[in-house]
Amino acid sequence: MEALKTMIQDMFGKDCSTCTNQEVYEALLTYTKKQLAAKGYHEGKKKIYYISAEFLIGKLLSNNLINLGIYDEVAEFLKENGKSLAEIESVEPEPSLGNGGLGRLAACFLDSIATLGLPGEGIGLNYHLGLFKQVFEDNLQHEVPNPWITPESWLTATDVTYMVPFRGFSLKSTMYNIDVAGYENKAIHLRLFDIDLADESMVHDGIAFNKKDILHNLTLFLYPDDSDEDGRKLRVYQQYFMVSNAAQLILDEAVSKGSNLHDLADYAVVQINDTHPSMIIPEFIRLLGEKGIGFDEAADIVSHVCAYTNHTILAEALEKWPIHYLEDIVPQLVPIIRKLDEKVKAKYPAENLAIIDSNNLVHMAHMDIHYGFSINGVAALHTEILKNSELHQFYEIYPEKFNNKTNGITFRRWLMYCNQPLAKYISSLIGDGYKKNADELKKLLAFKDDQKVLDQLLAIKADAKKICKDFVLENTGVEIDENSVFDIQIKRLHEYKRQQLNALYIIYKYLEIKGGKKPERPITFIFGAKAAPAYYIAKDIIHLLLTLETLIQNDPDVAPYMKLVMVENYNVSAAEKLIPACDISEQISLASKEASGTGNMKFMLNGAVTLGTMDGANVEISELVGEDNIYIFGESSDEIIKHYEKADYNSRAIYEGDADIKKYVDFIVSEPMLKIGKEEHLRNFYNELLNKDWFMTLLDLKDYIKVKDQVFADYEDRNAWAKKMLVNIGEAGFFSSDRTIEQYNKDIWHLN
Ligand code: GL2
Repeated sequence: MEALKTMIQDMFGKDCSTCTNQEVYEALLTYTKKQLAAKGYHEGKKKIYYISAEFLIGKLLSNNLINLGIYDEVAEFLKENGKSLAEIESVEPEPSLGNGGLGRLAACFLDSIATLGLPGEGIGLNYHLGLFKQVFEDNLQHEVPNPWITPESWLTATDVTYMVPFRGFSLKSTMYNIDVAGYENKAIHLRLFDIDLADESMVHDGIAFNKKDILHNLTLFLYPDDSDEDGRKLRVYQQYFMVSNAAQLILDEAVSKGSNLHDLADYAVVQINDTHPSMIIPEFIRLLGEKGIGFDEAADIVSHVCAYTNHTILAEALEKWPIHYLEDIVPQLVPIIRKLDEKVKAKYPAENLAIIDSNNLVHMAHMDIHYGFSINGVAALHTEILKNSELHQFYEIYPEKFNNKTNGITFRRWLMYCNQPLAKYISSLIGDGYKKNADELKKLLAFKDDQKVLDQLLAIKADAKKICKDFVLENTGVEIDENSVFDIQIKRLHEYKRQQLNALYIIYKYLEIKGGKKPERPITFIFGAKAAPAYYIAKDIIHLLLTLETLIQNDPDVAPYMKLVMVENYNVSAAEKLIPACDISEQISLASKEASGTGNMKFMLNGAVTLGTMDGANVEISELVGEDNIYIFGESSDEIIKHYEKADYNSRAIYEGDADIKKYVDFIVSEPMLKIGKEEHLRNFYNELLNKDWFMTLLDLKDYIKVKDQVFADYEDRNAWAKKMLVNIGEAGFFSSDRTIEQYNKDIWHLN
């Protein structure tokens, strides 16, 4: 730590003990950046370029220290100087460059690419204000900017710049780097492109700004409000800016390594993360054309370079841009896309295979599938649904392109960092091997009947709940009971994820307690979720939850037995505090709708037991742990898909046919609720449930209540519960993102 000491002295002219936390943070940041650069970067002839609109990297200091292998040393040094690493960390601003699982997955993948020693990089945008920051006022979500770029930050400016042409003007870019350390290995780069004239001062009244002022707004926000045409066009500007920079960088790098561009596929493989980066296909063809490569050959080259990952079957996320948007913004791509489409139509005239459909919408995913060499889903069930229904028409013509890559999470952040006591205890039982070879976690299963181990797991969980209690108090002002059961649902707010189903259970429990039936042990229901700013139903659900929170809190008959807390501005740091403390992991999406989920994996790894539907990766979790160690409820994905095909779901009929369900649903607009909440929002949601309920909440409600009550009953057999925890941890190895990335490399990327 001599070097760090000297650095602090040089930077601030004093020693660590007399520095402020801000000063120590800045010194550590500089020190860590230097250490990373000194380790060097993975290089190789062929590189994977992971292009993504989101990289939800979270805070970086501790993670970097862990991956550099100096976390304990630094923590000790700080302690000797009267400082705590946890406090220093709280100074670090959190980049919110992602929305949810898709963005966090990209961040976990970079960690694993670096850890496995693969030459690769991430490419995205340098959003100044990130996704919005959520604040609650009057039990409603409000959005404010979420700045994270400070003079001292993890970003390093480079002298790499490109010109990106739009209709009527061009924008100059600058590339910034963030180093991503491999665990006990070299680093890779995350490249974030920015415009030079971004003007944060144009943002007013929350997150409003002039959406037409592209020269100054392009990199302000991730996912600007797309409820109007200007907002949607801004997204197209962002996407093209991202991929044009990426394509120029990739071609430059290939040429500098000796490529003649005809052999580009020997130098580069591009993973298109969802459809946001899909325009890289025509952009590559355009740039190759400028270098003298004819259209057909260029299309062929690109088809050997690009692979596409599908992350959802929800239509809203499978982007379709009106061709006139592209004509207005990137006219240079339109003739290329038309030609690509003509080639497809010549061979496959069916409308459902077209890139440009008869309404002149450009289907980005269709372009990816026709002109990419691989398409993968993100969990076994999801990939089957893609093959058999959602993208069946493509599977029929390109069966060889389809493959599954079940998601994963990095154990460095989601165990070794966020749950150090558990990680250390696991090491004491089975050694450190699991940190690099996650399969070794299975060795834990040998301790299934070891009373000491089971007791210790319960003790570690109890400690994590105490720490979590402090976090919740600080975040929400609410004091929760560390001896209660922690039932946690943290994820984006979306109707398909069915936070509203959980809310209806809470209403059921509230009424039960009011009626005199107390639970065996108090329950704490914890939520964390942001709703997209223009997604009104999601915001109504947040209002419902916050209203219930107040209602329960103020009711002396009920408050001693249950609590609902909704964490404000749920983000990676909050997840790191909540996940280690969780008893019951809520993964209750409507079967067939959650492509994978990754929170489910993080909870399992930290010894929570899943309560979920047979959806996404829950299916694989249940196969691994066995039915005694997971709680499954609800209709199967096959049944749900049939309901959609037949359009025979009728929530009102369920409501009218079941007095209990009617009682819970009616409670949403009952007098005590209306006294606290806003009638407009509660009634909106009530009507939505009765008249649409597009994600079939009421269908699964009775079964959910039954199974969830069973979970709470089983929780009381502490020893049996501890066994379930142990099996979940022991079987979590499959969900390491190291395994996922090995499979991407073996099946798709083929890097040495
Ligand atoms: C998502 C899926 O909803 C989620 O189930 C999946 O785990 C992740 C990562 O593959 O991708 N798709 C999506 O658009 N977001 C997701 O989180 N935002």
